[in-house]
Amino acid sequence: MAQSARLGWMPFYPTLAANPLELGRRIAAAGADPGRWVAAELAAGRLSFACADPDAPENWPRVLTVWRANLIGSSAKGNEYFLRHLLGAADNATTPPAGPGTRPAEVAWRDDEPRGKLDLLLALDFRMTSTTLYADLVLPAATWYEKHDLSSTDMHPYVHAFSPAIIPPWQARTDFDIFHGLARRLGELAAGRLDTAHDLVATAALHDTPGELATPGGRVRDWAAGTPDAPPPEPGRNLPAFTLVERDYTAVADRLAALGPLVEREGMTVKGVTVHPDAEAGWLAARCGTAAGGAARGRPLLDTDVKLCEAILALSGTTNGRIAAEGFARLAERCGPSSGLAELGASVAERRVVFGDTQDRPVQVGASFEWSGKEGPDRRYSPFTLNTEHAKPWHTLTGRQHFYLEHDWIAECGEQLPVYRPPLDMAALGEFRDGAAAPGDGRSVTVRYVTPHSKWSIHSEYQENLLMQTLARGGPVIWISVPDAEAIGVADNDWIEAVNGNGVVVARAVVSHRMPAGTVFMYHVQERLVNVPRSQATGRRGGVHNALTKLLIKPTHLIGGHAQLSFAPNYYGPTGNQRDAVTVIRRRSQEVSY
Ligand SMILES: Nc1nc2c(c(=O)[nH]1)N[C@H]1C(S)=C(S)[C@@H](COP(=O)(O)OP(=O)(O)OC[C@H]3O[C@@H](n4cnc5c(=O)[nH]c(N)nc54)[C@H](O)[C@@H]3O)O[C@H]1N2
Ligand SMILES: Nc1nc2c(c(=O)[nH]1)N[C@H]1C(S)=C(S)[C@@H](COP(=O)(O)OP(=O)(O)OC[C@H]3O[C@@H](n4cnc5c(=O)[nH]c(N)nc54)[C@H](O)[C@@H]3O)O[C@H]1N2
Ligand SMILES: [Mo]
Repeated sequence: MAQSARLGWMPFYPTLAANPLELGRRIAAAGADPGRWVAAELAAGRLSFACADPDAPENWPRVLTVWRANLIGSSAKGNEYFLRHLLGAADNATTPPAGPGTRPAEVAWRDDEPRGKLDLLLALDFRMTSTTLYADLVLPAATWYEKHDLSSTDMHPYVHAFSPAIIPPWQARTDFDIFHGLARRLGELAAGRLDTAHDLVATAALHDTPGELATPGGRVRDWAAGTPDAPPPEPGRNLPAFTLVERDYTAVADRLAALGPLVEREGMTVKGVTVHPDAEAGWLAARCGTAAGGAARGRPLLDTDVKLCEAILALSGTTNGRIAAEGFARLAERCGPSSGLAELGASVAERRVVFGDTQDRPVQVGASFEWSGKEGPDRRYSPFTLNTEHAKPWHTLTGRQHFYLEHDWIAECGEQLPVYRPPLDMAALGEFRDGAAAPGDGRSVTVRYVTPHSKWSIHSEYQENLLMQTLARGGPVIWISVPDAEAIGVADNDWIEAVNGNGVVVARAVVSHRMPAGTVFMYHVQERLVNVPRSQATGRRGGVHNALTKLLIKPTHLIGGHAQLSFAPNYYGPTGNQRDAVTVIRRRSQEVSY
């Protein structure tokens, strides 16, 4: 990760081991080019990357805002480590710190492991969740029936509106109001403190930008290799690109509530295609009004949720055919007239969806250069049809589908061609705890621990209402095979404990012929605030499904700056693999306490 971040392959925040506003102040004062200035400081050893020393207090994350996620209950793989290191809460993890032989060579090792890095955990939600339980501040959010919003997913070809049936009750506010309120107050507090500052922003080599040609031949050129022939750090080549952004912190709220001038000045770029929404900016000014004063004076106002929805629909090619046609015209210039892309653009040019349309009924989206699938009233979404039906090159090094990957890291792992990789040996990786602490009659099974998505909830949502609780068992369950259950004397609905070095889960057993021997399921996500008893092994509350997992990042997923192996937010980057997890399961005392 350290090498990937310092070569500009993947983003990492904080990026440098120094305050970006302080660095920005010095660069602005020197009138220097930000990239060259950073490269010179790094080469001289006066500056370093934060990921080279993540446990140094100046590199800790301090403020975390969780919005529309349930980090501590749902998504945080390695939950107990989040509790320990990020929050400083009690945890059940017992894996000892890495021994001297297994510590990272290029990352500073600190024996005083940090506990409680965060100063502030802020959560916005309308439910009590495993995250709000730990949050310092909870801002009650309006639900889908109390606000205007848009919903669209890549799973269906429709965009539809949320519309309020009632106004938010009690202290609840819409997410829109909460963030605008925070921005307004931040601006007030910024006066005389942050005022206007220069922020040094690091950008990884992004997919569909010149950055994806940063690594010719896949040869890794590490400026920090420490060898005499190591190349110098070069921004945008083997270092992130650096930009100085002037930020008027007193004007944050004004700017949040208006369409900024960059959409006209720079255009909007998606997948390497730039369109110019001048007409849309004019339309939004007429439709939404313009700011009469303040930092956004004269700009189209986006100061209500409805206006923001209008802006989204106006600026997306999927709901504004003029944008789609402009993008397809640009693509046609590259792919040639025989691609038929200009004609495809012309066929959708007159489609236009405004917010009111989505309130009447879900509206189908149109074909757009922003996606790889071709939309039409007569066909369902399927990815990559623009490539297969319109001769659009694939976004790969060769422009074709190809299976051979040339990259030093890929070669080092022997994965230039698709290969089978067996599960990791988690015992060898130290993921077991001393059995003495475990409860029960001494009998145990060691099984694969799989956490698929639940059939009875969407992540942590919906499971705790009375109807769903009545359909299920009203608390955490682990599905286990008949032979595994027999081996430890467990009958259906008995309480069991699942223990490994990462943590503990206390649950009822669902003994089922549908489970193969040697594998158990704990469906993602059963919250720690619904009927979770204390663990017999530790005396503390048993954890959530992610108490037994931890993040394992596959190194090759950290490669960037190389054609299709280039970072794109929410599209290409490392994922949190947890499917090799293993746990020891025992029957525990059937008396549980909370
Ligand atoms: N072990 C293991 N871990 C996993 C997975 C796994 O399979 N196994 N799956 C992973 C995957 S694929 C995902 S997507 C993540 C999901 O992880 P998360 O996204 O963290 O989980 P959710 O439970 O969906 O959290 C969404 C929260 O947002 C709230 N919410 C919903 N709508 C609104 C709104 O309009 N405003 C506000 N303020 N709040 C709202 C809900 O009440 C809910 O608490 O988990 C990941 N973690
Ligand atoms: N009801 C419901 N629907 C949902 C969601 C939800 O929470 N609830 N979440 C939505 C979201 S955000 C997502 S990402 C998707 C996830 O949907 P899926 O990708 O279908 O996710 P999972 O259910 O986690 O895993 C699918 C299957 O993979 C198997 N599996 C586990 N390890 C391996 C392995 O090593 N190799 C192979 N070949 N198979 C393995 C598991 O046994 C499981 O049956 O679902 C979406 N739909
Ligand atoms: Mo997901």
